[in-house]
Amino acid sequence: MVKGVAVIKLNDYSNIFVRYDLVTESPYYGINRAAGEDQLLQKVIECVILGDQDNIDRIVNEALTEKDPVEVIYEGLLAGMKEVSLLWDEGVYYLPQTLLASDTMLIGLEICENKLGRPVRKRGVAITHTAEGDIHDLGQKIVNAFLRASGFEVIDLGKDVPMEEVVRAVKEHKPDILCGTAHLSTTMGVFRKISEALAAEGIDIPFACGGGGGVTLSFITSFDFGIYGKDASQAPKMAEDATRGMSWQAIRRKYNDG
Ligand code: B12
Repeated sequence: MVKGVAVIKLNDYSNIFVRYDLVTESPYYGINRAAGEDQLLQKVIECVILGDQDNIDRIVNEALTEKDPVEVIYEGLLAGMKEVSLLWDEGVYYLPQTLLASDTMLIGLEICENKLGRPVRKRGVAITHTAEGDIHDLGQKIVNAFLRASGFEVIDLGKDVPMEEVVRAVKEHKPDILCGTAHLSTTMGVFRKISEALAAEGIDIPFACGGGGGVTLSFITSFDFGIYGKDASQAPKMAEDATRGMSWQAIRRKYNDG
């Protein structure tokens, strides 16, 4: 033992993996963000904001004793995720909190859909992927979370996705929007190839891309369909525009011009 250095002996290890940042130190712990009149729905909202996967099952089931599943989805789960999106925009929440909240929301959604006996009608369909040869998928995961939180069906092709698979999935699922993420100078070029392959198939679709390195506004807008996404929270807004029939040119003008 080093002289003068106190040795702390831990007797109780039960809390060693507790996420204090989310549970006790969260600036929003105990504060009614998105406070509504309804206590049951408010609990669902807070459970999502805190990413409390241990209690979401109980709290959603409690809400379902009095509420309609669709109400719990929209006024509880999605309302909670809307707050999470704001916390992200405000720079309060980072990747772990956002993904935990999104996973919590998905657990609640499944419970509600089971009770409903059918999946809720989605606002539209988005395909997301991380470029062939690229495993930097954190941005894509946030994009997935925000799209799902806004009620879109996400077909998540994962990372390092061969370009042929992306084109095949677009042909098969006919999404409203295609999303791509890349970080390597050596992989981002595949976005242009995907755009050319889709055009060759006669497909016209908004292709929102983001990431790091050479994935810049000028690169993404240098090929047809490409719309540059600076932040994942733009993805549902772009998807919403696409479902309302806006062309990729108009979406590009809206987000990338000026
Ligand atoms: C984390 C990381 C890794 C992790 C990846 C873990 C994972 N699951 O993603 C690991 C350790 C595995 C890794 C591996 C490698 N990495 Co790395 N990595 C990084 C690092 C530090 C952060 C990237 C990141 O995740 N950022 C956070 C996410 C959330 O940001 P994002 O993806 O950009 O997403 C945001 C926006 O871009 C936007 N967005 C993204 N996609 C989309 C899509 C739409 C539709 C919209 C609207 C928005 C949007 O929204 C998000 C925010 O809201 C960067 C350095 C840096 N500071 O960027 C290097 C970096 C990207 N890596 C680099 C390299 C070289 C590698 C390796 C090749 C290293 C090696 N020699 O093995 C390997 C690559 C292996 C491979 N085949 O992909 C280089 C790339 C250089 C280049 N330009 O080519 C970088 C820049 C580091 C450097 N300075 O050299 N890496």
